[in-house]
Amino acid sequence: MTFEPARERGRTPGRMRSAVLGVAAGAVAVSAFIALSGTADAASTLGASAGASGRYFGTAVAANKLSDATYVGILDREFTMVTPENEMKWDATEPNQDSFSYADADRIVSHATGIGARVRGHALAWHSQQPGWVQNLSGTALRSAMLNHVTQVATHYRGRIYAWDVVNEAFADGGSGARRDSNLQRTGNDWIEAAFRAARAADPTAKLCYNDYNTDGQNAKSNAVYAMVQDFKSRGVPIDCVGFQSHFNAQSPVPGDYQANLQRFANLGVEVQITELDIEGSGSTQADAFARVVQACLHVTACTGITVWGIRDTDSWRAGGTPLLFDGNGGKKAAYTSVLNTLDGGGTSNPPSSSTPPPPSGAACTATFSTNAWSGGFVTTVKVTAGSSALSSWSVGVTLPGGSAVTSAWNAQGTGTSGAVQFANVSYNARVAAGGSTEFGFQGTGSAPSAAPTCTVSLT
Ligand code: 9MR
Repeated sequence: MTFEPARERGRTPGRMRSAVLGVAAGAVAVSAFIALSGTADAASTLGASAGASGRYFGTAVAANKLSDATYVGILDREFTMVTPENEMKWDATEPNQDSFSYADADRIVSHATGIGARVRGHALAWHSQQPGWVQNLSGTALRSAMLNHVTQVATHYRGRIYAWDVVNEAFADGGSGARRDSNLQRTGNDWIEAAFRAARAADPTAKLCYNDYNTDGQNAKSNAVYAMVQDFKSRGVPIDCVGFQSHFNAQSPVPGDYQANLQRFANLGVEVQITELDIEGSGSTQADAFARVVQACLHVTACTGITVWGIRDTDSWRAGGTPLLFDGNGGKKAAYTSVLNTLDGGGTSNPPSSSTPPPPSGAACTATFSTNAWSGGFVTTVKVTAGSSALSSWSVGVTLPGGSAVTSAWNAQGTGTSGAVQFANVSYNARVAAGGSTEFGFQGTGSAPSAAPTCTVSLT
């Protein structure tokens, strides 16, 4: 079996959506495949190891640490997803009404793009870290300000965000299963769906997530979130993913039903993502807990990735609990090795959200797809999965319904815009490891394709 260099393999999913490519008729001759040979190399970083099953491994990043060489060295080497820790929050991005400030967040996005990592946007609407002017609003003025904020920020980053935490922490702790009381909640119970609709309209290519803590096992709070997601799915409110923050310590350990809880959400047809993982402790106890979390994600096909909430223990919002994978000097802790070994142990490939069956064994390549459609338009994401041999290039054929047209594509080069459209790999995602996968997507007007795409390949 031929493997790609680990760094490249890890970076492949990290490139997703970072390049938005115009679809020009005849731009690429899809038959001009060039076989590339790979180098045998075991996965050796978090991003590369997670990438082997199509997942990402991310971290929260603080803009003011981008001048710290040790921090940046680890970031660039290990991670394929980046979440700005504070820089995209409402107080940071709109400190005064209608006056937007993106400098710090832009630096992080630009750094992420530079290393081929994707970005999780965090967070558009939240009761906390609101600027003073928002805290003083209520009623329709607050509702309008919130929707304007969601629209403006999601528009600023349109096409550059893998997933947005559209709404963060909107449910109460404890056994009530109620919404958290907040100024946003007091604008009306529909504030969450209004935020999601505004985010979809502003950036149709970003996955839209609900994100919360203490929802990591089945309990009254996660049941309430589950009911909301089920309701949104049944009414067509745009939601694509649920984030499980996963802040653990001795008082709040990894729940025994962590995997089962992820799976029940996945069964609703959303991606699940571990969004802010940290586990207080040290040594093998901490290492084992991290392994349980990683294993749970690997066992849930729809669990598309894991983000830890910081790089070194000293970078953590709760540094005293030493909850991260690197020590204060940037050294790899036992928890790091445990995570890496667990990732290397494999798991199911993702994402599952496909409307076509999994690849028959022995097929050189299969393409599955999922679609977000709205009146007059759609975004389709296609997952290309290699069979038992590595691919050196691939091409996917999609048939669009009459009257529909592709308007843009990312992570692929399109030929044609209507009828039978062909999408070929671009340079950075040509190679797919045996059993591995890569994703591309396209946006269009009219109705979405409904028939399964066909995939053809050149083998390494
Ligand atoms: O890590 C963040 C810390 O630097 C901030 O001071 C804090 C302010 O609320 O937010 C921390 O991040 C939180 C995240 O945005 C939402 N979930 C809980 C995180 C830890 O508090």
